Amino acid sequence: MNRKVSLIGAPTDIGAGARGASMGPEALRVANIQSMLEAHGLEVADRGNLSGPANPWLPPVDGYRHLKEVVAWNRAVHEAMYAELALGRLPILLGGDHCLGLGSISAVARHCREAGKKLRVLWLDAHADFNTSVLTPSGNIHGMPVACLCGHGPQELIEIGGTVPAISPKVVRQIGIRSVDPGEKRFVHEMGLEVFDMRYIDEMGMRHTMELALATLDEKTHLHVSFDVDFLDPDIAPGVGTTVPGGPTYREAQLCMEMIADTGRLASLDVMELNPALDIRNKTAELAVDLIESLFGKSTLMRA
Ligand SMILES: [Mn+2]
Repeated sequence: MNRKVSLIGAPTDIGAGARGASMGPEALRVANIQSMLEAHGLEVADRGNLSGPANPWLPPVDGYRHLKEVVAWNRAVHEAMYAELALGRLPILLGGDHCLGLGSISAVARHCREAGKKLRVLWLDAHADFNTSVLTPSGNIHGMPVACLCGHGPQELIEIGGTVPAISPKVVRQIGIRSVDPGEKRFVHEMGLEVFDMRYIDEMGMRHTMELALATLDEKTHLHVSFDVDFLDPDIAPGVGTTVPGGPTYREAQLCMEMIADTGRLASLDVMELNPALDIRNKTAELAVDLIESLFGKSTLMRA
């Protein structure tokens, strides 16, 4: 795995329905994300925070809230992620709400096209984030990034990576899903998105789920993980704006991260939707850092 890591803060809640994810990057720094990574022998550069428009907190227009500002933030994220990949580094986006997954993953996809790599995206989330302006009940764009990446969304958003669609639904594996809007459900099915929902994890277990989600990776594969902190059960991770009960337990989440680490293919990461305004003494940020530690190879014992 790439040992050179860059941290990029994106302090905004521009696509969210609750305010506060704008404080996520600082909470992850307070939870010592940098020194944790350094303790594992990684070289870490904290690039500081990106800047962008303030959140005007307005109602939706034509099915979208804050579209102009969402575009501006995603452009900034795209350029920053792309620049780190071009330097041969492993970028970690510290969100910020999950609408920024569009800027991040479009940059990763652009890098993969240019470098001749195969892309695999693991989307760890309680939600499919596959809404459109027609299907969405809220207009909050953090519920739309996967649809936008697959070419379904407003032109100025979907074209940020220069190629439309930025990715094929075939490269995505969604894990932990347990809240999908009715129209969104049909659209996920139509587009053939591969979803391991909580029922699947309940029935088959996290081990089997991850074996399938990580199948067919090879040395040419760039593995991107988009980790929405609401993936986790709210009992252990209360600090997010859109909690949904019945998520992975601490042990299931650890196994998920450890099995990703075992592939040795992790090449970029988003840590999204952490909301310190809703957290309890930063415990959700500390949990996120703990899980990221496993994602970067911490294990209890020596394993062959
Ligand atoms: Mn999400």
